[in-house]
Amino acid sequence: MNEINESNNINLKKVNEMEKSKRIEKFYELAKEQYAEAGIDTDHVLEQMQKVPISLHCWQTDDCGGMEHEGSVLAGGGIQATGNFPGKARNIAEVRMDMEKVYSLLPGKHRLNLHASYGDFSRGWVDRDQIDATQFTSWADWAKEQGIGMDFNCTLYSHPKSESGFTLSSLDKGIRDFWIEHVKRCRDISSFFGEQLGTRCVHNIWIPDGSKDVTVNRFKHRALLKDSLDQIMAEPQNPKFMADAVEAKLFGIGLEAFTVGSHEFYLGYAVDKKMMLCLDIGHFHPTEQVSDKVSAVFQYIPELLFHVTRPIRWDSDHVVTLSDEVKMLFEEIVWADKLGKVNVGLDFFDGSLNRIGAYIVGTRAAQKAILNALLNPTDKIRFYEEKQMNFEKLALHEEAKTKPFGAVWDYFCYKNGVPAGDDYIAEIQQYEKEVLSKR
Ligand code: RNT
Ligand code: ZN
Repeated sequence: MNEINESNNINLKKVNEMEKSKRIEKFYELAKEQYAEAGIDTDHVLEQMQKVPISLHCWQTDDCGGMEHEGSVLAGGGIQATGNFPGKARNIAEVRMDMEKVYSLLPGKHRLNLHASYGDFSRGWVDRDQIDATQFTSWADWAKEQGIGMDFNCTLYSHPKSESGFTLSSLDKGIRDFWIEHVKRCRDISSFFGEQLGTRCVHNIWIPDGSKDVTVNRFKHRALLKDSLDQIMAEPQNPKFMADAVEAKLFGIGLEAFTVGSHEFYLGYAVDKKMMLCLDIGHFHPTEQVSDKVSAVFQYIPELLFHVTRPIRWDSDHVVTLSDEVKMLFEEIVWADKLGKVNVGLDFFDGSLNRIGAYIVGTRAAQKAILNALLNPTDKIRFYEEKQMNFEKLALHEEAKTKPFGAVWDYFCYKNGVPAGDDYIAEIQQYEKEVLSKR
């Protein structure tokens, strides 16, 4: 009797799934017609979508703790994850297992953005000025198995040698040299990943340096940072294997008065050294529009890295949602015709919810923002704009907002063999029941 019930259930599920698939296809066909009327080829847009990888940050798996020591470590350096939701990854095997689950629920092929503090120390711990490919070979092997590319970050926080609040810009030469060595090694490790995986690895430098209160040595610290970076960058790397980026910031908790690596500092440095600038959309004044920086910075820097995140009142690193700012960011990128010149990374860490769910909501939101931008009738709007037909232009912007975007998104998921709509919720709940809750 039970067996009969079970096979009935399975049959019913299959029928439901077929119904759902048919509906997704039907809705897509209708949406395609509507977009075609506005001059947009949705099939072509989906082909473009397929080519935009998102670099998924490893640090949402464990609230930025890292794998150098057992047990949880507070991130430090002015960044802070809050929340105590069960199921945080406790070791590299769990980080990889969680990431595999995440990739299985995302449309398209993506990358992993690893922090140096997530090295594999199973063959013995070494300090950060001693790491090399040894601690990252198992990561390269895993990435090969998964068929994904890797990006990399030096880790200059959560370490006794960053406790003074200064690393590359420290007044203490010993401290500076330690971190210079670390970052140099991280650039080598990035090249190692690029060579091993056959896809260029972006190495991003973010440092926590700054102070809580009035600082008379601002100039001195910035001069020291510039000198340290010059020493780091003096070693050439093969651009086929790795590319450098620097990430600016406004302030951090406990570092409210002064941040050494500010926007102006790194903008100047990146232009000077012809390297990438990383724009983290949480690293500016809350009312500042990072989207507006795209067309300005691209005049001087040919390629950019983004940390897509969601600041609430401050750089709170909330899970990305399809917010106006994220939409505007990708619209600006598409309008400037620079989608091929951006590297899209994510940067959020929230310990108050299912962490796998956080990745899926956040990554899908970034992808939706890209899709939304590509589905804009940009050519037609541009035509109106150039003819100064301001009413027509505004009307098209407005109409674009209510086009059947969701039908195209669902079809994109369906075509990629991943759950469409909110169907991923059940899968994540099951993973929570079977895996996360047992940690
Ligand atoms: C910190 C920066 C940086 C970090 C990661 C963990 O404010 O945004 O990108 O979030 O390096
Ligand atoms: Zn960031």
